[in-house]
Amino acid sequence: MPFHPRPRRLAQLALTVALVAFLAACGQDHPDTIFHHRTDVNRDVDYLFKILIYAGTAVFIFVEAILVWTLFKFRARPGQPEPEHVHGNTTLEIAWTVIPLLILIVIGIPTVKTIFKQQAAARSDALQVEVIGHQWWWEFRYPQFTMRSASGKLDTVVTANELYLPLGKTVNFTLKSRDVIHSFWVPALAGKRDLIANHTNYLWYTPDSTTSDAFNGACVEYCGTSHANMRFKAFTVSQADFDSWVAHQEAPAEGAVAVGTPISPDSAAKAAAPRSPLGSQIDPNKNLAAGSTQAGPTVPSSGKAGVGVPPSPGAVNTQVTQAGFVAFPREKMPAYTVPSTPLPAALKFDDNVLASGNAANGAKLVATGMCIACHTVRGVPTMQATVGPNLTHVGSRTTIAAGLYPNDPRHLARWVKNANEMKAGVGMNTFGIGEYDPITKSTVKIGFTDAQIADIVAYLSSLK
Ligand code: HEC
Ligand SMILES: [Cu+2]
Repeated sequence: MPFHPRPRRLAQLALTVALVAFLAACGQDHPDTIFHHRTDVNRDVDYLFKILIYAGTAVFIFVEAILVWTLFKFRARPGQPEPEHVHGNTTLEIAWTVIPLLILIVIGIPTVKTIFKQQAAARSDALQVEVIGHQWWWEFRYPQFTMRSASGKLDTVVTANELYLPLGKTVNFTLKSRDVIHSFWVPALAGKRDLIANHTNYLWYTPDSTTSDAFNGACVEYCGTSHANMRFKAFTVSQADFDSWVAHQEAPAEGAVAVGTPISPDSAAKAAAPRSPLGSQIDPNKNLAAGSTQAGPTVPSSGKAGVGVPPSPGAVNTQVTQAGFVAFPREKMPAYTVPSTPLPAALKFDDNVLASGNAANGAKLVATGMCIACHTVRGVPTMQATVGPNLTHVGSRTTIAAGLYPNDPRHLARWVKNANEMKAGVGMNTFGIGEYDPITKSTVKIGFTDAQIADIVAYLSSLK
């Protein structure tokens, strides 16, 4: 049977396909698109994008119209003589050179202007945040906020995988890497930028919507096995909530002091000293690759009453929650920011054992166990390592493992039992006795029983 294309049927089909594609794109919620106007940078980018789209659409319609018009006007007719042959047309050639040139100028000027604006240094009063990429998690440091720890050491507010930003304030990110190249991106807030060892990159923007919100962030440069699991959350909150969050971060963890060595009156006095402006001159990244620098001027942190006052020796720290806001409320997190990674089926943990965890015992296990090789809990003298995330306030984070799992006892327990099973290639040992450790390629013999892990989880959860 000969094929008779039916233009009308084909056109109908094409229209239906186009319409379905269009509606499918409209019907969904796209929380991670860059077309949310929530920062100055995103709005600038959107403006450029619109110029391109409008100019491109105009050119497309113009060219296609001429093409279709030509097809009809000059189509072959029966008995038609051969058309005249022409070579060159100066007017046309000048026109099709000048018109694109004008279009490029229209696109080029605002583009170059925006590039210069965004590449310039951030305003000097910007909030400084250092972002340090690790395989496969994020370290966020706030060098403007320092405090003296019980041991007299100056510390900076450090957290992992959860970024807090005040609304209406420009934030200047200093981007560094501990290992390979990563790339930092919160699509709904602004453009992405690479984190490179031995080279510091900068990125700044101003979250300027008026309501606080939670956003997804991710690593967008392939960095190894768990690259896809290297996520984070960004929370934009009011300045007051941000101040309160910082105050909470500056205080030692609730419970941490009670389980650490008692504070001597001498170190307590040191701890009571107001936060020193000197703090911001101390390089918090001396372990990082040489040559890394700190962005922007050093700004002394504003002293806040109550913060830095040590608890009485041996007592559980109570001044911590003087401020109301310590973390973004979980119930206010939009569904798309709540992790839904399934638990590995093979990794079992009895809920009853978990419920019987004893935090004080867990504190001892953590402060004397292998955790000290990699983690910091401010206020616990043995725990000052920076290989893994800072655990000082881990209990108040909404997620663990770089945004992969919700932070609750069930996930924490399995994490401590067998982190490798929870997240491929992870740089943390397997601790559950009897679990297979892919790093040592053997079954764990020296580790923790489930009851001990339940204690550890009770402790970790208490580190609010
Ligand atoms: C060899 C170093 C190492 C040791 C030892 C270690 N960890 Fe970790 N830990 C890590 C690294 C690295 C991560 C980040 C993993 C990731 O998300 O990719 C991590 C993550 C964590 C997290 C999740 C934190 C967050 O905010 O995502 C918890 C909780 C944790 N470790 C607890 C412990 C406990 C408890 C111990 C001791 C029983 C311990 N770790 C021992 C390296 C270590
Ligand atoms: Cu990556």
